[in-house]
Amino acid sequence: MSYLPEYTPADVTPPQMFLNRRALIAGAAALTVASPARAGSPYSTDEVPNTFEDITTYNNYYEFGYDKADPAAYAGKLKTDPWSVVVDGLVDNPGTYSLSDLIAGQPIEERIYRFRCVEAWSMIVPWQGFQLSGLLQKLGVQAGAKYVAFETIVRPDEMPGISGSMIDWPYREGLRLDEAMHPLTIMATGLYGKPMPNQNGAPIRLIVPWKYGFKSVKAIVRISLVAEQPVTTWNTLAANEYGFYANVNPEVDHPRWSQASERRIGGGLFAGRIDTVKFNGYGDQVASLYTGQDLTKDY
Ligand SMILES: Nc1nc2c(c(=O)[nH]1)N[C@H]1C(S)=C(S)[C@@H](COP(=O)(O)O)O[C@H]1N2
Ligand SMILES: [Mo]
Repeated sequence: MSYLPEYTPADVTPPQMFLNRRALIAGAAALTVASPARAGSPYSTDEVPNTFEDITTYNNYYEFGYDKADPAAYAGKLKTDPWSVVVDGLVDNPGTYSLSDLIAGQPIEERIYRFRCVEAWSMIVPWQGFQLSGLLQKLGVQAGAKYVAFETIVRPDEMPGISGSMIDWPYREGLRLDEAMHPLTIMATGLYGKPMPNQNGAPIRLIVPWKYGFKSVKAIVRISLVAEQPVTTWNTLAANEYGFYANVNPEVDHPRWSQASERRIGGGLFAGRIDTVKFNGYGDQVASLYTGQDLTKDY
């Protein structure tokens, strides 16, 4: 395994952050009072988003390399226009869609979500996107479809991490159909009101906020409605470390590190470790999807 966890137990809050914290909290409180109330999605968190810089310079995107800085350095080369997406499998309207045809009619809205990587770091991200459920309705899911599978583009000439990696490209992910239809599950096309930066998965990626970040596949070029649980990249590489479900769960540790807490990226108010919450805090909305399942087995 070449997979190196970003988090190590030695990773602790720098002392100056503790010293600054009180002043920062006071400043943030003043800011909250000063800013007018803004109508947002009921699905959004009211936690303060990470900076654009945090979100776009600390990335996982192995097609561009293993280092957190590699996607920002190299993903600019990926040509994201024109873009097409193949839709196939158990669907009424299969075909190769241009991106604009694919997303036509889907209402784009802001969703501010917690984002929790399996490596035990997290961020708050203001995505723009639309519910995957709306797209699936438009595509016409046929009886017998039980899962949705996704694939990322493979362009070795534009993606320096493709060669010399042990991943069997394309990067693949999948969801059970009820997870895919859940209103929290979005296809994201932007963040911070801007088109999706390449390093974050332009032009279109999945976001499933109650699952570990590796489920949120980037630069999607294929969506397949299938009957059987699809093969997925990290599960294939190490099934005992990365389950198909990958629901955020502080009660199930990764074999090589604890999942009980996480390091919130960014300084100031968020510096330091916070407790990880089951389903990344979205349990009220999604726990019922897993009634009757043993999540220590279906991890
Ligand atoms: N195609 C592709 N999608 C991917 C990955 C990747 O390496 N390749 N990394 C995943 C992981 S492990 C995480 S944590 C998130 C990171 O998303 P971000 O860079 O926007 O924070 O993307 C996920 N989607
Ligand atoms: Mo991740």
